[in-house]
Amino acid sequence: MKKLRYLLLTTLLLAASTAQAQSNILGRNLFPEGTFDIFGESLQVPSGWKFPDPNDKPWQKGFRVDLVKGEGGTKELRMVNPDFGFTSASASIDLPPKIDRLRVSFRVLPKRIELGAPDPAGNGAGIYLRFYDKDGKSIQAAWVGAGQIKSTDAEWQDRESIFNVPTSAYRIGMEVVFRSAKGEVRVDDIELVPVGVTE
Ligand SMILES: [Ca+2]
Repeated sequence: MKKLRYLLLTTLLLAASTAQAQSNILGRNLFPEGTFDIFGESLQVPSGWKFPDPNDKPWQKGFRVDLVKGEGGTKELRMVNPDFGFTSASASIDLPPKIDRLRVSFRVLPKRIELGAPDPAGNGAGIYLRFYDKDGKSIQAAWVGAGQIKSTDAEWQDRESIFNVPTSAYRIGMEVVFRSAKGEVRVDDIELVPVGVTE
């Protein structure tokens, strides 16, 4: 009887701590690297991010992805397309278990943007998300577009979207892209925040 009570108590405690762990995850940003600020003053590519090698084609032609210090005093991701084309930077993180829904948000600043031909994959700036299973296989992809941003909208804009997380998702990849457009965009404060957990 004593043993049973002990078992029951242990089970209850375990359930409570699991629920606690899940609720702790809710609302917490899983991707602090998305501010580009956690590595001090350096403008080097922060760990966790992959930027294209500026010595590779077509990056030699003036296409550029780097970090700059913005007017707000914090670092921002800068993407420059001197002609209609494509620039991107990527990062990925492991997902804590039991996340059911995820909010992805970021800020974007368009500068002198001209949009090219409509692209079914999304025009202008945005973020591709890809969920991967334990074996690294892509199981779902989604696009958070920043909309038809144009040169006249020279102010920071907020974008956010909420996604269901596939149950087999183990890792999430993010690719910030600027495509079918000419000009420059700045991106900052990318956040991944769990807004739902499975029971
Ligand atoms: Ca920043």
